[in-house]
Amino acid sequence: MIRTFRQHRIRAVESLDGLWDFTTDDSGPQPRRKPRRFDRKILVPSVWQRLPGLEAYRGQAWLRTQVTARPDRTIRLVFGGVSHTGTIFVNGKQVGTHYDAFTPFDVIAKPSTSDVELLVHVDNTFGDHSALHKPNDYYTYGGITRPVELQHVPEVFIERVAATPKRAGRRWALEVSIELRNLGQGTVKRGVEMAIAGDEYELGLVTVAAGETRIVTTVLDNLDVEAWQPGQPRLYELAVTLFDGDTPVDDQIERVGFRTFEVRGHSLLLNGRPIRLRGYNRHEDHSQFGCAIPLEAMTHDLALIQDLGCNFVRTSHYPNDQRFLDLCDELGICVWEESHARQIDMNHPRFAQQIDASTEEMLRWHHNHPSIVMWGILNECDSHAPEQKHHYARLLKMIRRTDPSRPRTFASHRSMNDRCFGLADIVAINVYRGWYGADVGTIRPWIENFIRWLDSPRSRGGAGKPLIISEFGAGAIPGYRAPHRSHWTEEYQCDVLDAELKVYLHHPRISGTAIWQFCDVRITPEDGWWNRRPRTMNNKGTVDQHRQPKLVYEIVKRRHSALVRGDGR
Ligand code: ADA
Repeated sequence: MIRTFRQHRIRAVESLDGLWDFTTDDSGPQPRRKPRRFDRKILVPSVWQRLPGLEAYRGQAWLRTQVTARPDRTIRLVFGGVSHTGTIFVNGKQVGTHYDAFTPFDVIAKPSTSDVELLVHVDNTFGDHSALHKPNDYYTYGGITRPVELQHVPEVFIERVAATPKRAGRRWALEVSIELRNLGQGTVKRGVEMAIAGDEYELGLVTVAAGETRIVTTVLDNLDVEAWQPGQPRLYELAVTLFDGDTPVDDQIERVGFRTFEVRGHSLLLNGRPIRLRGYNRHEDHSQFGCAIPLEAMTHDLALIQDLGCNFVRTSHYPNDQRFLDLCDELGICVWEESHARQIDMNHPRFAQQIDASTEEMLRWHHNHPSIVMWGILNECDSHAPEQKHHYARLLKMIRRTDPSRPRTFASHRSMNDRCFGLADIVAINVYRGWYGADVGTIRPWIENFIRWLDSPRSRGGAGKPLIISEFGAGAIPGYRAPHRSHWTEEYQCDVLDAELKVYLHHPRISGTAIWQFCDVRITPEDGWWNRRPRTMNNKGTVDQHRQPKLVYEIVKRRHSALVRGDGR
């Protein structure tokens, strides 16, 4: 299942999750000759690093399955994620290709046979073809790493439904945009109806020309619905149905949470009331599953995150599996989602094209999640460099143009050298006092000094904006316990995080905190810089890669619950 809820009652949909044929391929990043034989099976979704002998394989592979098409229908394949480049062949014909492991994509095909071979070439190599996936402080796995869905769609089908809640006094309104795509040769008329919260709405007949995508927009007013918020994550199904005459021929179901999230002065407001975000950065990585984390393990992660007293998760550093976002919708957890970037080379030949695509796809596929309260970009990139500022401006304008309903931010490690805070709605900084140099005694004086700078003209437009400490923490090797409390001991990680939380959680000028990081993660061992990390892992997790808690777990839980209680102990 690609989502945690059923998106279609009329459209015929089937999951393609299960065992596929698999073989590696050493013919280079671009698919060349098709495989003559497949020597093993692989689960979809999964990472090929889970196959014995391929634990460190960086290269290409082919995955194959058989599907059945329907004579009067076109097949639409929806991939939750392929890491990191997937090229799709239907009956030997290339029907699409997609770069970036972390955004969904779809391909359309009209095979001439009912028995159809679906072949996917996957590449997870680094180089001039890849600006976003590179040797980094996380691992780029290989495989079809998120669920795949086969849909049988009519000639004219519902390609997308976007819903944006708006406050209207004590009631709510809902802006709805419906995209109808006509794959046929002729202009057709279709009836459109919607239903939400027990009411039904007729949008009348819509004309869609051959080969066209027609966008129908409307506003549903005066909705008698309950708000979405932590503690009361009320969700409503929005069902859109397409009619050919009186016959329903297609449908799309989305889920809506009625909430607003905005900036007012230093504060973040959820449904008009100040909220203080407290939580974690979470990579999609797990000792048993790599980045292809199954629903049960996602649910366990979120149970731990809630047990730790959090109301917030940052999807560091890329768009997450939609099922994880669905769970955050259902559990009432606020999310900072960001397009795929961690300290990437902004001069890489493919940088602009690939980061724009990652951002556009994130906005297009993830718009309806009420849990996503802000959009982020370009983690720790060159926001200090005048010649790179136009990338920040372009991406932040893209977000504002596409989705004006959510504030925008980026996590900076450039502190008082940053030149882009004036472009964002929320200022976010990554600070590691007590870990990368300086001792824990400098945590408070440093942040006080930064805030003075931020609220002065020297910050070039950051003054008065909400401030989130988007990363802070320390490493600890699981099980390394010692009374000398030096670097890498679990005791030292406790000392650093306790000192940071004591300052950051209660500072009146700080609106949010995200600890780095939830769990220990695998990093790229092929790289001379990253493989100096112990265990070739990033060890700053509050839990290890198996989700075993470290000593610091109880420190975080106590500090967060003290904040919730309202005292500073
Ligand atoms: C940076 C980066 C994180 C992680 C962290 C660390 O802040 O944004 O991805 O690499 O450093 O652990 O050093």
